[in-house]
Amino acid sequence: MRKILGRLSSINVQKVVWCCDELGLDYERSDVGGKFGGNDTPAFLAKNPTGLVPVLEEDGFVLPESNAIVRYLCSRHSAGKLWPDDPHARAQVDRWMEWLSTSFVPAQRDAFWELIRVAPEKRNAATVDASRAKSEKCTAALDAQLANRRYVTGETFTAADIVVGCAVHRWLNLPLERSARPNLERYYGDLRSRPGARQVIAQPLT
Ligand SMILES: N[C@@H](CCC(=O)N[C@@H](CS)C(=O)NCC(=O)O)C(=O)O
Repeated sequence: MRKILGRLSSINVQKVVWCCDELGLDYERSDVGGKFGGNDTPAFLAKNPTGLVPVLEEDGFVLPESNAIVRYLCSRHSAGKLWPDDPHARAQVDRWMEWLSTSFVPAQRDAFWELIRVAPEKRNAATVDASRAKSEKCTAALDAQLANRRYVTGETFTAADIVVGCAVHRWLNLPLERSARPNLERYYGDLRSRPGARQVIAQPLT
């Protein structure tokens, strides 16, 4: 039995849902965190002392942290495809997962928060602008990376595309003006057509 604990509006939960769907794995997901609560109970904190979602449970094995979960699932269930066996290929996948968590998601966080979660009359335009400027640097880099590759690390889809794809979905659906990024838009179109991406792509920003 496989369970995902976490609300689908969370980008970190989306990574795990997309990963399971991509791999064709069965699971039950329960809404935890945000307006649903349930992540401050002793039972949840015993699974993840940080009180954050997602948490994966698989036959008694418990694992929090979205990127760690994606790496685990892909290494266990994709036979070297989404988490390559070759150390060099794997390091490139890992590198883009790190970039996602340490650069792109932090850059877009304030714009997401202000434009989606803050009431219009309380929004801080300067905060949005600063976040947009940082995000534009990230998308320029990603667009350049995608200029001569179908996916982030090459011609095959990997774990990096799941996590980067979740953030690209968020960025391209924020109600703000963006620079044209033709390679990024082509990439997003490609990701959108994947059956594994359906639940995440259908998820409005909330
Ligand atoms: N590094 C963690 C971050 C997890 C995280 O920040 N989760 C947020 C949702 S995106 C959360 O649990 N917030 C509290 C809540 O939803 O109640 C991961 O990648 O899993």
